[in-house]
Amino acid sequence: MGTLFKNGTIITASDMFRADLLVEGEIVTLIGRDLDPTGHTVVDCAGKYLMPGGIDVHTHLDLSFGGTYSNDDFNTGHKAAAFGGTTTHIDFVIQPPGGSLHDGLIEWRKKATLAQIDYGFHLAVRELNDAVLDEIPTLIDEGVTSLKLFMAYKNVFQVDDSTLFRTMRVAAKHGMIVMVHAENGDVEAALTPALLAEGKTEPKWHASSRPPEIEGEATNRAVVMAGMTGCALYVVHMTCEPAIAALRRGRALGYPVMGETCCQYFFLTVDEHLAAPGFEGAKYVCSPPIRSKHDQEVLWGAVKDGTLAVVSTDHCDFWYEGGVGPTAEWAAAHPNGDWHAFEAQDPTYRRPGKELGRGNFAKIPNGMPGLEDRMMVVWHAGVNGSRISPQRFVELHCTNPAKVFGMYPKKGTLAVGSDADIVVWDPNKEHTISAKTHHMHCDYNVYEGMTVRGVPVQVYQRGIRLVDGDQWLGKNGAGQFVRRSPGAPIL
Ligand code: DUC
Ligand code: ZN
Ligand code: ZN
Repeated sequence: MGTLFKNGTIITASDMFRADLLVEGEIVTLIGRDLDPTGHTVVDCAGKYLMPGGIDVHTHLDLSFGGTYSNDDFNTGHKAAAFGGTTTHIDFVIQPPGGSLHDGLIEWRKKATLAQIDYGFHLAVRELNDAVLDEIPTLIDEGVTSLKLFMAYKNVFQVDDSTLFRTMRVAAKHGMIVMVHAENGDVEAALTPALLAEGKTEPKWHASSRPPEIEGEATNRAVVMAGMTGCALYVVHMTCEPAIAALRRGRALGYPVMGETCCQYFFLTVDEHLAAPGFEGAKYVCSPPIRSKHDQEVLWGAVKDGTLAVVSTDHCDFWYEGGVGPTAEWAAAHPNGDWHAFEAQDPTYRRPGKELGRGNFAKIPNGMPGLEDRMMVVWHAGVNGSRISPQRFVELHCTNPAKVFGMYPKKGTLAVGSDADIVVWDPNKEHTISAKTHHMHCDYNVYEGMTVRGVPVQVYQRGIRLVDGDQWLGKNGAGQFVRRSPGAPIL
């Protein structure tokens, strides 16, 4: 006995057609017209779309960053993701200072014991030595085929050009993909103190400390190195015209380079959001920063013409009003902040958040929530707004992420033999986004008050129903690690 999704309209990256879809066990076993329902549980999908489960390849769950930890973990973040139609994500394991890549993996595997949806890992290289260079190809045996290097966050995550270049050479040899956070961290490190010294301390000055030029320059540097080494490059969270121009140039030269943007960069601007009165702008501080209306149009153009392959989130959420609770003494006595243990004892406590940067934009933890909202907001502005087709939407949010990161066709499509990760999408249902109703562990939502049309009404992972309307049916430990293959195509 299986589950028969009847009379829905299936959307894949290439097609949109009326059909029934049968799931037996964890996979799709049949797609066809008028399939016999005898013996199956029937899900009536008339008037609904069936899409592959969303894949967000850029998340930071439970990340130690900016003097605190990001709020959502593999429990709350997974539930929120699924409520938004995302059934698989790839999180960034960070190599611990002085440690190996495998040390990082061990740490992230512990976090993932809570998993409710499927997940994979990228590995962020921080310190490269001979041992780490040798370790890189062994990650493939662990199902990890992508590396990440930060060209920004000086004295925290930033690597130098030699590290990036040597990592690319090794990755190229083994069919692994290198991802970069492309901003020139040295220039940022010079701009920031100068702004603060001039009394420019409010959140909006964060954007001036990281102008588009430094994103464009770093993108070009990484693109050139990809051309020289033949390494597949994926530039994360691209935001602006100079960066897109650098990627376009590399692609025109035939270099193996790809890029993503994140949903917030289509919607938020410095003038309207980062420069909001008081400390409100802190909610929108992320790196690279949100940009201008002009850059938003450049991004839509790049999504339309294929320059950008993926839309993800860079989900990394922090309380707007954090550090709350009767626990100041406890926090003072625990400078390394074992927030998790403490929050387990006292759920009224909130770890520090954006308020860390009151009076100094450079101390505002970088990042924002988005994992739950991604598919709804981009569908609304992209498909309802006639900017992209439903098929292109599926390609950007499901299929390309699976292809680029070695999970296709197990993930990212609805085809016979694929995992039955299925979103039943109601294209006519409206929903007003709010922090009051979202499932992310965060006290604000960057799309607060936005009414979208087109929402997930049921979400399945490997044939198991996780979401039904407002109801959560998932459970901890049910999410599985997705082992990924090297040698993925350049899109
Ligand atoms: N940018 C952010 O805004 N947050 C997490 C890490 C990053 O690169
Ligand atoms: Zn980044
Ligand atoms: Zn990130």
